[in-house]
Amino acid sequence: MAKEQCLVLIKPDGLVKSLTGDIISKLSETELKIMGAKIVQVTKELAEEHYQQLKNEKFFDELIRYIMGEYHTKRVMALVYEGENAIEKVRRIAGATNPEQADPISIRGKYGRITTSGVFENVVHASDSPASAEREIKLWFRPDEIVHTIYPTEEKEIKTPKLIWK
Ligand code: DAT
Ligand code: MG
Repeated sequence: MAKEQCLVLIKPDGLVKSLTGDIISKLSETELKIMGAKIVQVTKELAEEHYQQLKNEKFFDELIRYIMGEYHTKRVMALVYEGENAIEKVRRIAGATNPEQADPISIRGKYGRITTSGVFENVVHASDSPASAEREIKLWFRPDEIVHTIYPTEEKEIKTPKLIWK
């Protein structure tokens, strides 16, 4: 089995409940390597692009609000995991999409809930295939934010104002 990558997001409910440590500890059982990690304030554009495949679902607007942090805190932790069978290993520990159906010792089974308005607050996201991992990692990370360049890169001169320390 070849090396695989998986994008993991610790969603705003995970951050507000102080679960980042627990989740990262639990994921360390996979013995996968973390190749990138950061805290992100999710814009509407990023949220909609991330969940583009679900845009026709009736829960889409609520899902966008949830991932943007409108119900918890406007922070998401994004991580890139790498190793053999990364997607399957991470998704097994994450548990089923519906937190009420998830294995009780999985992350979603332990910490997830369904709100009265039907939002699956399921604490984590994990890519579901190598193709979606590639799409999602490229969406959430720049090449220089990952310790090695997983996907092909090119150099380009871009002149844009940059925020620096004063
Ligand atoms: P997963 O996150 O397990 O890959 P998915 O990609 O099908 O599941 O859906 C993305 C997110 O959308 C999921 O984490 C929670 C939300 N979601 C999916 N199905 C839902 C439903 N029937 N009702 C409410 N939210 C749902
Ligand atoms: Mg998915």
